[in-house]
Amino acid sequence: MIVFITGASSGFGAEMARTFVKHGHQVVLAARRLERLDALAAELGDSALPLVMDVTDKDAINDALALLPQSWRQIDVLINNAGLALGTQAAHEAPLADWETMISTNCTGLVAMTRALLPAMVARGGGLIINIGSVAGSYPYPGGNVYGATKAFVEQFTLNLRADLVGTGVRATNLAPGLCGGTEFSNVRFKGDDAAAAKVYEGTQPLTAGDIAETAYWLATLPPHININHIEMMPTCQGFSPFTIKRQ
Ligand code: NDP
Ligand code: 8X3
Repeated sequence: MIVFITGASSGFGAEMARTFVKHGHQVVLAARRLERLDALAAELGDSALPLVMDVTDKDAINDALALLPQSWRQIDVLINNAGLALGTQAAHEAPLADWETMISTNCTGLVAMTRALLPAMVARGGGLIINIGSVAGSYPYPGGNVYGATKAFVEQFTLNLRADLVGTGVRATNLAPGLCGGTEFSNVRFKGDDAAAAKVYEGTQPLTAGDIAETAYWLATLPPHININHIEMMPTCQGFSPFTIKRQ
């Protein structure tokens, strides 16, 4: 298989690349940080192709895809993983620019990548799109405002892809994890405050990027007549909050 992974320079994306290559597949490694992609490609050898791309820039997506060598163009699996959360401020305090960045990456970028690669999958009569959502798309929490809303978009877009793709042989799944450590997610969310990022995982045994990679690999190797619409996974130590009630 040829697997196109966005956000491959770190976290889930890098681990998914390692997992697919370990099982004999080829991976296109897409992200903005070239030096990270080059380092991972050097680790993975000829089965990995780095491709610098900012998913928020549709011209950059098209330019990058045009650089794919002929033998790398038949993408079997697209993993729309590039994404981020910024901040945990309440809605009336969060910078609008942060909200715009989350929407342009987690929603617009994911849609643009899908639109770019989907027609060839439909024409070939097969393929799989794995969108990386989040439990934040299903359950609200204070400060989750726009991040959670972008992941709710990912859920509904994936279901609507399914609605459109019935009969084409192309599959789509929303893979929605909960608390997952060992990635740069919280370092990005807390804008380089690594102490605040580390606190998120204190005293927990979170999911790992390896857990997500194994799940993505399982999805991609299911028989073609099976479509998993949605997978939600949490570490055992994570649960749900009670409703907040402000008492007089
Ligand atoms: P990381 O921060 O480690 O990885 C995010 C990746 O996205 C990086 O490779 C980054 O690469 C890439 N990226 C960010 N913006 C862009 C952009 N504009 N264009 C291209 N690539 C971009 O976080 P995770 O691995 O933890 O997160 C991966 C996905 O999983 C995200 O969608 C996140 O929302 C989701 N998720 C994470 C959870 C967690 O607890 N960790 C739980 C649930 C979901 P670069 O900066 O080089 O461009
Ligand atoms: C990341 C999980 O709970 O931090 O999507 O929103 S959470």
